[in-house]
Amino acid sequence: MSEQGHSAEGRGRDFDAVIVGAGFAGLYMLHKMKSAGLSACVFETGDGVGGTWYWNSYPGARCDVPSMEYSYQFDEDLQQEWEWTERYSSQGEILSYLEHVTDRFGLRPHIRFNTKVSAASFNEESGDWAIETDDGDQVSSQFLIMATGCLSARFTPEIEGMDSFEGALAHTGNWPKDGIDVAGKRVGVIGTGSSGIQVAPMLAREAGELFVFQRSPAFSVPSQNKPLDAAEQKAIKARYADFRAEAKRSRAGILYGLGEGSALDADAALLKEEFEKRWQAGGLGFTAAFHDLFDTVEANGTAADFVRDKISEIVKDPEVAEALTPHTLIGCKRLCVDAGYYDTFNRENVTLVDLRKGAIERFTGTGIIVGGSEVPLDVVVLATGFDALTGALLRVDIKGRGGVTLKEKWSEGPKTYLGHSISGFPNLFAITGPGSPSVLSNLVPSIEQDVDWVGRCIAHMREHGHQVIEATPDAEEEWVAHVSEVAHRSIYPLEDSWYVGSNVPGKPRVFLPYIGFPDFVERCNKVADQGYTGYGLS
Ligand code: NA7
Repeated sequence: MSEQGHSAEGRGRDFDAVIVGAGFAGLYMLHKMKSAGLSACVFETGDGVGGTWYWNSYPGARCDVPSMEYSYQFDEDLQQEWEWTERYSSQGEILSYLEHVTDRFGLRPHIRFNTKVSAASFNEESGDWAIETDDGDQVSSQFLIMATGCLSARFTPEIEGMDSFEGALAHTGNWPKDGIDVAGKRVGVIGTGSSGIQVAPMLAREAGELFVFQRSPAFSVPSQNKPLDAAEQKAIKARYADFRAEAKRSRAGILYGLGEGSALDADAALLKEEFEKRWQAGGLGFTAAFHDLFDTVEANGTAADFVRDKISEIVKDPEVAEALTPHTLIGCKRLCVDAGYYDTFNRENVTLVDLRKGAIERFTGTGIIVGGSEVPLDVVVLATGFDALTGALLRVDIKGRGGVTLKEKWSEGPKTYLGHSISGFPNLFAITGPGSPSVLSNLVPSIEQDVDWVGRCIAHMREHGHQVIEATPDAEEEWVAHVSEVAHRSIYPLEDSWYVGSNVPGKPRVFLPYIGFPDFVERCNKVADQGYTGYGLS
C-alpha cells in the first residue's frame, strides 16, 4: 500500500496511525487523526462501515440505549441536524447514521474495506508497528489503534455435526446481507441473551414453527420503544450540551435517573410502585430504580422478584413460565431489553426447548438432537454471543517488545492501564478496551472519551518531540488491581456472564469492564493533566 500522508512522509513509515475497525470508534479516531493533520488509514474486514451495526443485521436488532444518547457529540452541527425517528434506534437507522458520518467528514477514501488485520509487531529499533493484512500486504505506522469493538469477536460453540447441517445456519453477529427466508419454515434459535431475545419474536411472526433452545433463562425488561416525539427531540437539542454533561455524571454515562432510595428500606408497596413505574417506562433504567441494586444480593433480589412475577403473569403456560424464569441475580449478567419476548411463548407456533432437561447433543443434516430425539429444522440461528472485550484483540497476532505476544501477556486475563494502554506494547491503544467502562457505559461517549484522550496524547507527544509512549508495568498493575477492587465492591462478579468471560470455555475468569464512567474520566484526565503519569515517554 503506497498511500502516504504528508505527516508520515520522510519518516520512512507509511502512516502515523493505523486504525483497525470502522465502527463508531474507528470512524471518530480517523476523523480525529485527519483533523490533527496526521496520515491515518482504517482497515476494515467488512465491505462497509458500522462495526457492530454492520454485522448484527438480524431481524429485531436494536440498540437499548436511547437514540438521543447513543450518538456522537463531538460535532454540534451533526448532533443538531441528525433526526432520530425512534426512542431506541434500529440497526438499520444506526447504520445509516454512521454512513452519513463517514461521508460528511470525508472519511471513506481513508478506509480500506474487505481487509482484515491479521498480525502486528512492534519494531523496537524504529519504534513503529509493522501491520500485516490477510491479503498479504504489510504497512508501517507509528501508532496502532485497535478500534475493534467490545462485542465483535463472535462466539460459536463447538457442537458436533454443525458443518453437516443442510439447512440455513447463521450467527446473529454475521447475519447474511440478503437475510434468511424463514416464512413457513421450522426455525431454531440457540441462545437467549440480548440477541436471541431480540430475534425470537421477529422470527416467530414469520416462521412456521420456532424452537428456542435455552440453556440459561435471562432477565428481560420491555423497551417500550416508540416513535421519538418531535417536541421531545427539539427540547433535548435546545440544551444538548447540558443534557450530555448531565449524562456523563452518572455511573454508566446514561440518564437513567438513579433512584435515591435503598431497596432495603422500601416496603413491599413502594418496591412494587417503583419497579412498576420503571417497567412501564421501559429499558435498562429498570435496575436504577434504587441506588443499591448492585450493592447487595438482598437489594438485587427485590428487582429480580418483580421480574419473576411479571414472567409468570405474562406467560400463560405455568410450566413454560417457570422454565423461562431465572433464579439468579438480575443485571449482573447483561440485562436484556425486549419487544414482546416473554409473550412470544404464548404463540401456538413457539416451543421453548429447555436444555437443562437435556443438552444439545449434536446436529444432524436435518436438525438438532436434544435429549436423545431430533428436532427437525430448516433454519438454525446461533445467538450464542461473543468473546467479549478481549476476543477481537487476541484474534490479531500482536507482538510487543521482545516478540512477546498479547496472548502470552494476557494468558491469565487482560492487563491494561486505563483500559487503552498495555505495558510492553508501546504506541498501541485499544479504544474501550478491557479495564475501561466500555460495556457498562454508554459506548458512544466512552469511545469519544478514549479517542479524545488518545488524540490529546499524540498531540502532546508531537509537541514535545516524543516518538514512543508506553505504560509502565507498575501503573498497569495498579490499574488492574483497582478495576478488580471496584468490581468486587459490587455484586456483578458473582454471576457467570460474558462480563467475567465465563461464556467462552477456557477464558480466564476476570471481571472485564471498569465500573464508573465519571471516575474513569476523572482519572484519565488527571493522568494527562499531570504529563502522562504512569507512562514512559521517549
Ligand atoms: P450472550 O448474551 O452472550 O448470549 C448468548 C446466549 O447463547 C446465552 O443464552 C448462552 O447461554 C447461549 N449459548 C452459548 N453457547 C451455547 C451452547 N453451546 N448451547 C446452548 N446455548 C448456548 O450474547 P448476545 O449476542 O445475546 O448478547 C451480547 C451482547 O451484545 C448483549 O449483552 C448486548 O450488550 C449486546 P448461557 O447463558 O451461556 O447458558
